Amino acid sequence: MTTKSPIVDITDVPRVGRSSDDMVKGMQRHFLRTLGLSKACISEHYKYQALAYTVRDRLMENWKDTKEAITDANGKRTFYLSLEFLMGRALGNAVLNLGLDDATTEALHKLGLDIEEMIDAEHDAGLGNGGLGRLAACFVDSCATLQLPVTGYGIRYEYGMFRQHIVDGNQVEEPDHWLREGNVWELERPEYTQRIHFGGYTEHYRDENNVLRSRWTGTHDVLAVPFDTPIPGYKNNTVNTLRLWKSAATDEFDLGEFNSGDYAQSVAAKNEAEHISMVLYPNDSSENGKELRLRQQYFLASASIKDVLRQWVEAHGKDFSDFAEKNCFQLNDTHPTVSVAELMRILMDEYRLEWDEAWAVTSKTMAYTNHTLLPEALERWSVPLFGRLLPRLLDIIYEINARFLAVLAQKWPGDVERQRRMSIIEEGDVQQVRMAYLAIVGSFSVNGVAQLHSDLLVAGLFNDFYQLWPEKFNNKTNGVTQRRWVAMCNKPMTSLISKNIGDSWITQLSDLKKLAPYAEKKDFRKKWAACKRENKERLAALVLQDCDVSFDPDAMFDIQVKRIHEYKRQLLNLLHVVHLYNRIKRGDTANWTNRCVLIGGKAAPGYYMAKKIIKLTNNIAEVINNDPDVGDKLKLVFFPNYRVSAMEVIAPAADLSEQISTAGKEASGTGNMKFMMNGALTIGTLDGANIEIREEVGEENFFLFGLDAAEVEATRGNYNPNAIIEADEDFKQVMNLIECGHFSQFEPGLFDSITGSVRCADDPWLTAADFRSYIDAQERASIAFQDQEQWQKMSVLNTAYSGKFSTDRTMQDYNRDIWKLTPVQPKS
Ligand code: 26Q
Repeated sequence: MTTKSPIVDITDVPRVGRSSDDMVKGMQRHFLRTLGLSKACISEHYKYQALAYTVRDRLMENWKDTKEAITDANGKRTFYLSLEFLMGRALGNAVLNLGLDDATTEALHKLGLDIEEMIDAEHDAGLGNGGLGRLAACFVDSCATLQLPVTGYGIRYEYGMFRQHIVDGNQVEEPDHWLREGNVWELERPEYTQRIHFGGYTEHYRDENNVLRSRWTGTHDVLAVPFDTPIPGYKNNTVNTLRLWKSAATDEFDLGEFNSGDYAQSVAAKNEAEHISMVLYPNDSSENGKELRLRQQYFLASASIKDVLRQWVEAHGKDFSDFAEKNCFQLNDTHPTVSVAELMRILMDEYRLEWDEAWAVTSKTMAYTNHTLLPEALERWSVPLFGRLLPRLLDIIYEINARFLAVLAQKWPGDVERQRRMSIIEEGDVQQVRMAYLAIVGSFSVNGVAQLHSDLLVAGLFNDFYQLWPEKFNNKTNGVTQRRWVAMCNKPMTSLISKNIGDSWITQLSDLKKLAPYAEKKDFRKKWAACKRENKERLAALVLQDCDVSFDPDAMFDIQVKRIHEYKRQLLNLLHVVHLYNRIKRGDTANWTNRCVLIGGKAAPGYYMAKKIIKLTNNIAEVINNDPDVGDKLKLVFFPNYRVSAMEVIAPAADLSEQISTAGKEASGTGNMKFMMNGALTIGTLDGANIEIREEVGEENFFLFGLDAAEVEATRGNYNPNAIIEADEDFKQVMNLIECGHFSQFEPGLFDSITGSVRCADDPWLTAADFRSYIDAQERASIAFQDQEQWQKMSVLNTAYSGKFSTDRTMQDYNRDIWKLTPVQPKS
């Protein structure tokens, strides 16, 4: 297979130098030879590209060495399957992880270029909606740093998460053609193209040994072409791979149609193939049942599994007896769960394993992570749609289900109600495939993403399965990578921290606890406050530029950035802002703390209430920011187009982090962790990872409010929000201001749906129930902020005790309990 040629013998190729002069030369060479540019065509983006290619050169050999080391080690590997990888920008991260910070700064200085401008010229890779997609990105960063042989598999969407514009206070979506100016970081690998089947039917036949077999035939095929992106570890010579699939039409498919004379049909068919990887669904919390989405899911699953099997067969032949000891697929939510059936199909139909053999391999290879407790977000696919698109896979799912129901009948004889509840196929008007159940049945591990979330899963949603297989269920509390979320985005604090306790925290975040004693030192606190202030000035400049509102860095920066969703309760935040405004208007401003409130996040395009909340935010902001009585006491902005690169400016500048979801609804949250690491204090409910954040930092350094998850459930059914509003004079006035049209002067009734939801006895998010408790916690935060010495102390402690929330820890937990990989050190 491998041809030996001097071209692969690179022992005489000098390794590329890392001094600033080497980088200067590299940039000049790329400017001239890679980009083909002259003086006339200099632009920020070309300068960025020249630097990016220069940095990329420094990744390439390590990338090759890592691949070879992983192959040579011949150990177990994990494949992280995810419909989303929200990578953001790559340049700053690569520079940091390669240890090229100083050389790059110097080189750019010599060339008279500004690093900030070049970093800003890179387009975010926004191939994800929010938490789940960004988590995948943090995971691959940590795996590379821990030298774990983990490959990410995803889709190379042509259009990522939409760009959000605000027009007249409303969200307007614009397509994000992120590849328009090219992508320096990806390498196309056409030689690993896979063929993916759709449609057709199942055929039964007898093989040459007269054994009855099945095959999928009459299919319409699509090609999956891989594009690889390097994932550098932190200063360790490891470069792992993120492999993203692009769909393409097959040639003979075109020809077939062409020969039959229908040219237009052949072009249309080509389009259909190319549509699969065209766009990311911007929908993060409710299933949508769209055929194209199911195509995307199967496209990723099939291409990735085939790619892994290709590598397996190359190395081990067609013996799968220890495949499960050497391979693990981690499913990022149910989105890639059709993988369970696809692996079964290939093992049986193509490699001729018996059902039991194939099932033993599959069910010991798959592991599933759940990211939601909202029942409406659990994925289900209509059986007719599934059968039309993936008939052979549906056969297999039915067989998995039949065998599973037999296990249930054995364990709980006669309990047909339980069988109905647990069946992978939901009965009803139209039968549905329950993807979470398929994932649980097909996996050896099922985990939630924070302790509360995992506990609630086994107590509620998945309780039947927990009774059957308690050993499958476990918790893996989320994290974030401190490389991007502190070391790269918060340079002032990074150097202050490292000057005092060293820089081991960059790979051992728990070492930040050494900062705790510094919270007691006045001169350290002064420097800490100066860092925070510098970061706040940077954010203020961005807010001025993007929102045309001036934030005073002396005020408290009170921030809520995340997808807009009712359960996340941006509305509760707004009720507090209106309450503050009302206090100013009625002259109740004794002991006042000035606040700048920033809310940002995207609404799913079809989510009516979320879009209304954006409009309400903008309308309230318009009134507050233009009222001379208010002045610097209070500002409110809706920050447009919240994304990874925006968070890199926002998180370091936050004083107060809003984590105010209805308890029991936010699986974990990860923004909460980014804020904590950057020294923000949290105002939050006992939800998701907030609970663990509060445990780590101590209750005295956290502003807690609201019902807990058990109280939330107990409240349902006897909830009377109108009585709560009536009994609370502040609340009454806030509701009245919104309802009387004070924030919608020319459009009375504009926000009736919102106020109506607060007043509704069935409000699932219990906004009114937590109003008073929230207002009081906000008042405690305001008072605390006035004692800056004490506030800075608490801020330092938040950073100091954030060690648990590194994805390095999360990945070690996955590896210890689920993957069991041995780290691989490439030759250096
Ligand atoms: C499903 C079907 C069709 C189209 C889209 C989707 C879809 C896409 C994305 C459904 C859900 C998502 C994303 C969910 C998500 O981001 N969940 C968040 O995951 C984080 C990481 O674990 C948690 O911290 C958050 O609590 C959780 O909300």
